[in-house]
Amino acid sequence: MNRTEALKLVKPHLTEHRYVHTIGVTDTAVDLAEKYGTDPQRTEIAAIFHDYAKFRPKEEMRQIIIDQSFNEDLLEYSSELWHAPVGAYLVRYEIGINDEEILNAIKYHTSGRPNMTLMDKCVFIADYIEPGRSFPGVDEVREVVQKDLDQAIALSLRNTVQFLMKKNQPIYPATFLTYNSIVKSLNP
Ligand code: DGI
Ligand code: FE
Ligand code: FE
Repeated sequence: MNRTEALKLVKPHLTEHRYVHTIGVTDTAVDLAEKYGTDPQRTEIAAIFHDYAKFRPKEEMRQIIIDQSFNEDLLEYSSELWHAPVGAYLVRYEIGINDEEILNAIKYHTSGRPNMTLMDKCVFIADYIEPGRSFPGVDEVREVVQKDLDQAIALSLRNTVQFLMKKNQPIYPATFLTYNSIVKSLNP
Protein backbone atom coordinates (compact mmCIF):
# COMPACT_ATOMS: atom_id res chain seq x y z
CA MET A 1 0.00 0.00 0.00
CA ASN A 2 1.40 3.41 -0.90
CA ARG A 3 0.89 6.79 0.72
CA THR A 4 -1.92 7.90 -1.60
CA GLU A 5 -3.87 4.67 -1.15
CA ALA A 6 -3.43 4.78 2.63
CA LEU A 7 -4.50 8.42 2.90
CA LYS A 8 -7.59 7.67 0.82
CA LEU A 9 -8.51 4.84 3.20
CA VAL A 10 -8.03 6.85 6.39
CA LYS A 11 -9.66 10.11 5.29
CA PRO A 12 -13.33 9.06 5.74
CA HIS A 13 -12.56 8.14 9.36
CA LEU A 14 -11.18 11.55 10.31
CA THR A 15 -12.31 15.15 10.58
CA GLU A 16 -10.57 17.68 8.33
CA HIS A 17 -8.55 18.94 11.31
CA ARG A 18 -7.45 15.43 12.25
CA TYR A 19 -6.61 14.65 8.63
CA VAL A 20 -4.29 17.67 8.48
CA HIS A 21 -2.74 16.51 11.79
CA THR A 22 -2.28 13.04 10.29
CA ILE A 23 -0.41 14.44 7.29
CA GLY A 24 1.81 16.46 9.65
CA VAL A 25 2.55 13.35 11.73
CA THR A 26 3.25 11.35 8.57
CA ASP A 27 5.74 13.79 7.06
CA THR A 28 7.47 14.25 10.43
CA ALA A 29 7.65 10.50 11.10
CA VAL A 30 9.11 9.79 7.65
CA ASP A 31 11.83 12.42 8.15
CA LEU A 32 12.70 10.91 11.53
CA ALA A 33 12.69 7.36 10.15
CA GLU A 34 15.19 8.43 7.48
CA LYS A 35 17.31 10.30 10.00
CA TYR A 36 17.39 7.55 12.63
CA GLY A 37 17.42 4.56 10.29
CA THR A 38 14.15 2.66 10.27
CA ASP A 39 12.01 1.76 7.23
CA PRO A 40 10.45 5.05 6.05
CA GLN A 41 7.75 3.42 3.91
CA ARG A 42 6.37 1.27 6.72
CA THR A 43 6.74 4.09 9.25
CA GLU A 44 4.70 6.22 6.84
CA ILE A 45 1.85 3.68 6.83
CA ALA A 46 1.89 3.48 10.65
CA ALA A 47 1.72 7.27 10.90
CA ILE A 48 -1.11 7.56 8.36
CA PHE A 49 -3.25 5.12 10.37
CA HIS A 50 -2.14 6.14 13.89
CA ASP A 51 -5.42 7.95 14.73
CA TYR A 52 -7.66 5.67 12.63
CA ALA A 53 -9.97 4.93 15.60
CA LYS A 54 -9.98 8.45 17.08
CA PHE A 55 -13.68 9.01 16.31
CA ARG A 56 -15.11 5.59 17.09
CA PRO A 57 -17.92 5.67 19.65
CA LYS A 58 -16.67 5.03 23.18
CA GLU A 59 -18.96 2.05 23.60
CA GLU A 60 -17.54 0.37 20.49
CA MET A 61 -14.00 0.95 21.75
CA ARG A 62 -14.86 -0.31 25.23
CA GLN A 63 -16.35 -3.50 23.76
CA ILE A 64 -13.28 -4.15 21.58
CA ILE A 65 -10.98 -3.68 24.61
CA ILE A 66 -13.03 -6.26 26.54
CA ASP A 67 -13.53 -8.72 23.65
CA GLN A 68 -9.90 -8.63 22.55
CA SER A 69 -8.63 -8.96 26.14
CA PHE A 70 -6.61 -5.77 25.88
CA ASN A 71 -5.35 -4.47 29.21
CA GLU A 72 -8.66 -3.72 30.94
CA ASP A 73 -6.83 -1.18 33.08
CA LEU A 74 -7.39 1.06 30.08
CA LEU A 75 -11.08 1.30 30.94
CA GLU A 76 -10.18 2.83 34.32
CA TYR A 77 -8.30 5.67 32.61
CA SER A 78 -9.16 8.40 30.14
CA SER A 79 -11.01 7.24 27.04
CA GLU A 80 -8.48 9.38 25.14
CA LEU A 81 -6.13 6.40 25.52
CA TRP A 82 -8.44 3.86 23.90
CA HIS A 83 -8.11 4.82 20.24
CA ALA A 84 -4.50 3.63 20.09
CA PRO A 85 -4.92 -0.11 20.83
CA VAL A 86 -8.39 -0.14 19.25
CA GLY A 87 -6.92 1.53 16.16
CA ALA A 88 -4.27 -1.18 15.81
CA TYR A 89 -7.02 -3.81 16.01
CA LEU A 90 -9.28 -2.10 13.47
CA VAL A 91 -6.44 -1.38 11.05
CA ARG A 92 -5.74 -5.10 11.01
CA TYR A 93 -9.36 -6.19 10.54
CA GLU A 94 -10.79 -3.37 8.44
CA ILE A 95 -7.75 -2.33 6.39
CA GLY A 96 -6.00 -5.71 6.33
CA ILE A 97 -2.59 -4.61 7.53
CA ASN A 98 -0.81 -7.52 9.24
CA ASP A 99 2.64 -6.03 9.73
CA GLU A 100 3.13 -6.36 13.49
CA GLU A 101 5.69 -3.59 13.68
CA ILE A 102 3.27 -1.16 12.03
CA LEU A 103 0.40 -2.35 14.24
CA ASN A 104 2.51 -1.94 17.38
CA ALA A 105 3.54 1.59 16.43
CA ILE A 106 -0.19 2.40 16.19
CA LYS A 107 -1.06 0.50 19.37
CA TYR A 108 1.51 2.31 21.50
CA HIS A 109 1.40 5.78 19.94
CA THR A 110 -0.31 7.41 22.94
CA SER A 111 1.31 5.79 26.00
CA GLY A 112 4.48 4.48 24.43
CA ARG A 113 5.81 1.24 25.93
CA PRO A 114 9.05 0.11 27.53
CA ASN A 115 11.74 -0.73 24.97
CA MET A 116 10.03 0.98 22.05
CA THR A 117 11.19 0.10 18.54
CA LEU A 118 12.60 2.86 16.35
CA MET A 119 9.33 2.87 14.41
CA ASP A 120 7.32 3.23 17.67
CA LYS A 121 9.55 6.15 18.64
CA CYS A 122 9.27 7.94 15.29
CA VAL A 123 5.46 7.78 15.28
CA PHE A 124 5.19 8.64 18.99
CA ILE A 125 7.32 11.76 18.81
CA ALA A 126 6.01 12.85 15.40
CA ASP A 127 2.52 12.83 16.94
CA TYR A 128 3.82 15.22 19.61
CA ILE A 129 5.81 17.64 17.43
CA GLU A 130 4.05 17.71 14.03
CA PRO A 131 3.86 21.27 12.64
CA GLY A 132 0.21 21.75 13.68
CA ARG A 133 1.01 21.32 17.39
CA SER A 134 1.44 24.49 19.43
CA PHE A 135 1.64 23.94 23.15
CA PRO A 136 4.19 25.06 25.72
CA GLY A 137 7.43 23.11 25.39
CA VAL A 138 6.85 21.75 21.89
CA ASP A 139 9.60 23.85 20.29
CA GLU A 140 12.16 22.52 22.75
CA VAL A 141 11.19 18.95 21.85
CA ARG A 142 11.47 19.86 18.14
CA GLU A 143 15.04 21.01 18.76
CA VAL A 144 16.06 18.09 20.93
CA VAL A 145 14.73 15.50 18.47
CA GLN A 146 17.25 16.71 15.87
CA LYS A 147 20.05 15.64 18.21
CA ASP A 148 18.70 12.81 20.33
CA LEU A 149 15.48 10.85 19.75
CA ASP A 150 15.38 9.28 23.22
CA GLN A 151 15.97 12.60 25.00
CA ALA A 152 13.08 14.05 23.00
CA ILE A 153 10.79 11.19 24.05
CA ALA A 154 11.80 11.56 27.70
CA LEU A 155 11.07 15.29 27.52
CA SER A 156 7.69 14.82 25.83
CA LEU A 157 6.65 12.25 28.44
CA ARG A 158 7.75 14.57 31.24
CA ASN A 159 5.68 17.37 29.70
CA THR A 160 2.64 15.11 29.27
CA VAL A 161 2.80 13.78 32.82
CA GLN A 162 3.23 17.28 34.24
CA PHE A 163 0.36 18.56 32.09
CA LEU A 164 -1.96 15.78 33.23
CA MET A 165 -0.94 16.23 36.87
CA LYS A 166 -1.62 19.97 36.73
CA LYS A 167 -5.12 19.14 35.55
CA ASN A 168 -5.56 16.60 38.38
CA GLN A 169 -5.86 13.81 35.81
CA PRO A 170 -4.84 10.23 36.55
CA ILE A 171 -1.77 8.97 34.70
CA TYR A 172 -2.00 5.67 32.85
CA PRO A 173 0.68 3.36 34.35
CA ALA A 174 2.11 2.45 30.92
CA THR A 175 3.02 6.11 30.45
CA PHE A 176 5.16 5.95 33.60
CA LEU A 177 6.66 2.61 32.54
CA THR A 178 7.64 4.16 29.21
CA TYR A 179 9.12 7.17 30.97
CA ASN A 180 11.11 4.95 33.35
CA SER A 181 12.37 2.75 30.54
CA ILE A 182 13.58 5.66 28.43
CA VAL A 183 15.17 7.55 31.32
CA LYS A 184 17.01 4.42 32.48
CA SER A 185 18.30 3.89 28.95
CA LEU A 186 19.62 7.47 28.96
CA ASN A 187 21.40 6.97 32.30
CA PRO A 188 22.51 3.36 32.32
O1 DGI B 1 -4.64 11.39 19.38
P1 DGI B 1 -3.83 12.65 19.52
O2 DGI B 1 -4.61 13.78 20.11
O3 DGI B 1 -3.15 13.04 18.24
O4 DGI B 1 -2.63 12.37 20.54
P2 DGI B 1 -2.48 11.12 21.56
O5 DGI B 1 -2.83 9.85 20.92
O6 DGI B 1 -1.10 11.25 22.13
O7 DGI B 1 -3.56 11.41 22.68
C1 DGI B 1 -3.41 12.48 23.52
C2 DGI B 1 -4.45 12.43 24.62
O8 DGI B 1 -4.23 11.33 25.47
C3 DGI B 1 -4.38 13.68 25.45
O9 DGI B 1 -5.72 14.11 25.68
C4 DGI B 1 -3.77 13.26 26.72
C5 DGI B 1 -4.13 11.79 26.80
N1 DGI B 1 -3.10 11.01 27.50
C6 DGI B 1 -1.87 10.70 27.06
N2 DGI B 1 -1.20 9.99 27.99
C7 DGI B 1 -2.05 9.83 29.02
C8 DGI B 1 -3.26 10.47 28.71
N3 DGI B 1 -4.32 10.48 29.53
C9 DGI B 1 -4.20 9.85 30.71
N4 DGI B 1 -5.23 9.84 31.55
N5 DGI B 1 -3.05 9.22 31.09
C10 DGI B 1 -1.97 9.16 30.29
O10 DGI B 1 -0.96 8.59 30.67
FE1 FE C 1 -3.72 9.53 18.92
FE1 FE D 1 -2.34 11.88 16.64
